[in-house]
Amino acid sequence: MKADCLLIDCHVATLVEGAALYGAITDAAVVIANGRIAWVGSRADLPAVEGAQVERLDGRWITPGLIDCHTHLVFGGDRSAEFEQRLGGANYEQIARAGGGIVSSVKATRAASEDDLFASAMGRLAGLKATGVTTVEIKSGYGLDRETELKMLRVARRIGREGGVRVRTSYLGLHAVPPEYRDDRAAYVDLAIDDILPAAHAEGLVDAVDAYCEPIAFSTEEVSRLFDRARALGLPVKLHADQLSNGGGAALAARHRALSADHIEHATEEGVAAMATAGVVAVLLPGAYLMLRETQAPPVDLLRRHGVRMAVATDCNPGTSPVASMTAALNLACVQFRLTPEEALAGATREAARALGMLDQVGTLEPGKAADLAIWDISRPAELCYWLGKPLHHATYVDGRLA
Ligand code: DI6
Ligand code: FE
Repeated sequence: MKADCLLIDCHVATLVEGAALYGAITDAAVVIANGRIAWVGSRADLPAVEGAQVERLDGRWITPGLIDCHTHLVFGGDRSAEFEQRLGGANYEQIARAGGGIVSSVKATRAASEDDLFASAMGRLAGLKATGVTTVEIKSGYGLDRETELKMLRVARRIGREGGVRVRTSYLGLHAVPPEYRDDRAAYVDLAIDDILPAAHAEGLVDAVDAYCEPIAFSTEEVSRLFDRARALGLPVKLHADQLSNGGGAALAARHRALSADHIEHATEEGVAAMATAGVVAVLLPGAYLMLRETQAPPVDLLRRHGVRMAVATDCNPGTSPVASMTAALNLACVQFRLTPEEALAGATREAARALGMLDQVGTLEPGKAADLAIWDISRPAELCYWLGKPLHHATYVDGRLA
């Protein structure tokens, strides 16, 4: 076969389901042609390859490029002062109700220029890329007015063009009630649904629609209206659900056939069963669980029993998860939520791709998919979940090109 690149002297974790653990193939070879995986398998079975540049990887491991399927990568300022307050005894909900929290990031994001937002997000993206990430989902939600929501989404698109990663955007207008609508939340919900969303969509800035469904944020009725509008525009939905309390978010996500329900620490068995029936992916966010010192872990046993797919993401955000490392998220998912390293790694590849509706393009190493690969200095795949802070990443390919 004609090819551009042949990777040898390597082991591969394809993460293809139903194969060996991790879809592992030792002494493997990967053939890349036209930005796609043309062939992957045991070196002994490698067909004749013509015209390819040969890369010897000295026994390293190759996995699919990691996919961070839930981030708030674009925002102004930071919330380290709030972190200090929380360590001094204040809790997240109190700070939010007192007008801090998300609203303080909204002020900083409104004040920032597009260039500033791009530069600060690129700094955080560097952390993700240094841990093998090739696809990032990025939400709006720190603008909460038309101009700033669109500004955030334009910055996310620019990261997709210039940042060396694939980007999927989510519109998160229902994240918090902005200060100028404090006494008229209904008017803000109308604005977010009937004005900002259609405007962002018309500019081609929205790949999916998300919302923060919590007593401190938006109700299931408000979110339902948003989701109906998203459906009318042909956009998929996803939800921050049942993180701090059980508010029926998992069931709501299922009713709307969401791509994913994220967090779900407090989801009930009923909610989990509804997710299973509707094929909703559970996105687990162990960074937020750690930072908020939560004690109720997501119902992982129930998710397994009902056959709900589990993805793992950083939730990189200034308030509850200042985490810019995908391998840290893997470690935390295993240690805090008791995922097996294989579940965690599948959650950062195959299941994260499913949660973004991209499983036909990325997420596993299979012929026909984009050649998005991460190459690692490890001797077993479980090391990706085991180390905390040790640099393991050797190189990344996106669309078959060395990043
Ligand atoms: N994701 C969110 O959007 C909220 N929590 C979470 O895990 C709030 C993030 C923030 O405080 O800025
Ligand atoms: Fe989030």
